[in-house]
Amino acid sequence: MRSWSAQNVPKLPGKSIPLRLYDTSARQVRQTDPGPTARMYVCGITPYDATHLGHANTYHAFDLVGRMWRDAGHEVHYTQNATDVDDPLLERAAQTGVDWQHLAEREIELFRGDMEALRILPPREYVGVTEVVGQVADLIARLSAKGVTYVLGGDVYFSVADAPKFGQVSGYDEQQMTTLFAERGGDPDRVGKRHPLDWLLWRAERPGEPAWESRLGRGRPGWHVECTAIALDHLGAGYDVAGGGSDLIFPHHECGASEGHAATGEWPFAKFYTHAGMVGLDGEKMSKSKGNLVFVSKLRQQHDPMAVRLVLLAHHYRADWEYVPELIAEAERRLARWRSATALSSGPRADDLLARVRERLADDLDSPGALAVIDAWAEEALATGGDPDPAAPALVKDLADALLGVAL
Ligand code: 5CA
Ligand code: ZN
Repeated sequence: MRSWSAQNVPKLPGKSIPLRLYDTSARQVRQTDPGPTARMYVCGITPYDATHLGHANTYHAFDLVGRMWRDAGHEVHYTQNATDVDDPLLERAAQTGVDWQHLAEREIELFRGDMEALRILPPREYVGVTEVVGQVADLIARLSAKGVTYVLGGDVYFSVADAPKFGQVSGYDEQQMTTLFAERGGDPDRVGKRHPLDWLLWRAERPGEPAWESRLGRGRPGWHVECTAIALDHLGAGYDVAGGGSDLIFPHHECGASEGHAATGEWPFAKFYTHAGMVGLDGEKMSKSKGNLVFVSKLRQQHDPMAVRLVLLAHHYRADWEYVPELIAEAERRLARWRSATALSSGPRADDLLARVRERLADDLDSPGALAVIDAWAEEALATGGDPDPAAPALVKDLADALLGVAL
């Protein structure tokens, strides 16, 4: 599918700092160590409703990862999917009387607009699952050839008993896994399964549901395997970062990691599994199924999209937080201060400011820390009226743009 457009990213002077990032599977912060091309896969939307602030928080977190790598001179090979066929999408389409393809196309188009407005750099490949059903079927056939799958009523399952690393990504115990599996699209109670946690790879055609002709017969891919197939096709095993929100730790990334391992023999399938926190509203996780949503498209009509981005930057990406309107008001005040300060013809010296912002972001993306560094500079600039460095305002503008994605 078409991705979205990128803004130019200014090159910054001085020395970059290697990015340290929290790896869920290691349960600690570690230094990322990409080759000349850093490879990242981030799980995309299921396009049955408009992009909410929770989604934006996730894509924003990984946008910062990409920006830090670019600053360190890496090429960034970034791939993202869209789950453009899945039960929730089909259910919403049926409820609202809209054609499911039409619904998906409409919401993906809105998502592109939201991402552009927030200045989130686009993936190199933006892949709809419906575009790659054949490749997903190929991967499932490859897994079957390894003996880790079985067929139940025409559907294909991955047998968890044949996943020796299962549990290593999340670190969850069996009790937690079983609960989350049922809550997040799994079918632990289906009669005939060998183990409750066996997960669906291929769903044979059902009357009234979309289906594709494939080497496995007519049907459609299960959820987890779509991301494994797309990541494998574009990035290859052992890529640097697999990302998403923390609701994807289990079962999605757990199952995907075991699929990748079974297919390629490589472990870990991704070097880092990194997860953004959940954004909530009124005491509950924002989710399309609950309907407690703050839409990015609405917020950016009423406010400068850069203020929306500053709301995200003001929270550490791993934190869970709640949206309240005061946050956008605060972000607008900050944006105004930064714009006034960088509009001056000179400012306080900013050479060590860049090093300090890099330092904060390199430390597991401490964006609130980075904002505090720029806030202090802007306060001083506004208090002193500018002097003594005529190069400072432009440097601050460039670093806000390149590292934080904020256009001043
Ligand atoms: N299509 C799948 C991934 S393959 C999916 O989870 N789609 S989604 O539309 O439900 O979510 C898209 C991304 O936003 C995922 O990375 C998910 O973890 C993240 N996300 C969803 N809800 C929230 C929330 N309330 N706060 C933060 N991130 C969220
Ligand atoms: Zn995914």
